[in-house]
Amino acid sequence: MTALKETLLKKIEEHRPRTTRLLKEFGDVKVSDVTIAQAIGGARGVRCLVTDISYLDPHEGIRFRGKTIPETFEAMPKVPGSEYPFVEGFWYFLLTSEVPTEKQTLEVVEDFKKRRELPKYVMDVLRAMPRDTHPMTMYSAGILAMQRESLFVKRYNEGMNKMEFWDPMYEDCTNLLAKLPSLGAFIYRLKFKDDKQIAPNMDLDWGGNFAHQMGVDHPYDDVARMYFILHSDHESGNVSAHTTHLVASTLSDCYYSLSAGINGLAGPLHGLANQEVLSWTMKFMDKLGGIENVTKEAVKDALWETLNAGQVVPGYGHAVLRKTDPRYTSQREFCLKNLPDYPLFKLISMIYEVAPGVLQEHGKAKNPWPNVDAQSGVIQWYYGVTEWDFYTVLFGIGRAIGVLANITWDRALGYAIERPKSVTTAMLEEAAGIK
Ligand code: CMX
Repeated sequence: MTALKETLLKKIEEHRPRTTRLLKEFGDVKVSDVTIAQAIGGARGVRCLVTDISYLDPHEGIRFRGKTIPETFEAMPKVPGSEYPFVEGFWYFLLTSEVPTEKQTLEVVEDFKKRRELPKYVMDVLRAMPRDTHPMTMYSAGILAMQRESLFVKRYNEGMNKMEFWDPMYEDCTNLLAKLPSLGAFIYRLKFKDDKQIAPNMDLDWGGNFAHQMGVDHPYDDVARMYFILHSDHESGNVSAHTTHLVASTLSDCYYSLSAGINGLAGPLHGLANQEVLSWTMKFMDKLGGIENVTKEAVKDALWETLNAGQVVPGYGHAVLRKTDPRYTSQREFCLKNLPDYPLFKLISMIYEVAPGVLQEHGKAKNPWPNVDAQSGVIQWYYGVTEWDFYTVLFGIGRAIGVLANITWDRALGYAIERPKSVTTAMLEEAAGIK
């Protein structure tokens, strides 16, 4: 057994009695009330999910296993010659809450390499799809196509004790995660590089090999590592995490579950917003006849035009956050260090200066500050990945790290099938005393 799996089992065994005790002895203790606005309005703020892998504070932003983003980057073992950590070590950390040693990290790196190869039939499935299919559709289909590989299903059909569910779930999740960078890069080169594919390099780590298979030089490997870690987890209520968890709660395997979560990520109010930010910015620049003609006044007018047309400003606002997203800040710091004079970065910064004021004046959005998606596209653009409809696939590769760690723990702790209760409009009217 690897050090990761051994530590995970130890952590699971230590954790189980806590969940059991809470359920058995304190099951009736209230953690949330539900208002009519919450029932109609997307269950915003209703506390009815449990995860220990990350927590999102409205003002501070995300913490992974108790660590802020800078603390996480600081603590994890770094790839030699690189400023960012091994994503494999971060996977170890999310699963176990322990910062791995270099040796433990390298063991995961080697384990991932063994599981990396993308089955040929997945490539055949993707090649059979029309080339104008959206990359997110291909990504979701590629994941789903691999469902036949599931060890969880095999073991379940043989008759498996529920205390063992976590084991094949962990194996499935690791097998799938190891393949995702190759799947993403395959889709990129299939759609945008005439299907001229680059073979994986077995000397490289997960993030480094992604950059290699994309065909983009250093420091894109570091961009990839940073990006994947930043996008990994955002507690459990966001649509991609919640959907993955929901589907897995039926004991569907991780292929079905992640594919479903990715379909949720593909919506413009969620992950697709990073594509929308770039397309919004480019349309606006084209209209002005070039970046040199952009002024704060012009940005303000464009924002109002969008709002007056009844549309959302992509990359701004959040269901939980009430301050600038630290994932935005982290990427902004990367830009300030690596591309401070890049015109598109300057424009994105100008939007950051103007948009919060406009959104406040508009008076609807509870959070006028930028989220992660407002800043990610410009980095990709700078390094030559300008095909913005690919950007959400990048998000989807990163998001897999968090949601797959979560569903492994879901099975370890025996979380129940999800089944919230619905009511009718008449019942709400009755509760409101108007009927
Ligand atoms: N531009 C214009 N209006 C906005 C807005 C924005 N960026 N953000 C919120 N609003 C509006 C909402 O549409 C809503 O309007 P109605 O009352 O007419 O329905 C009102 O403000 C209140 O919404 P809210 O409570 O502040 O925000 P929600 O929790 O309902 O939604 C989110 C959160 C992210 C969907 C929303 O802020 C939004 O649409 N943002 C733009 C899209 C985006 O960037 N999404 C990416 C989020 C991060 C991610 O998941 O990747």
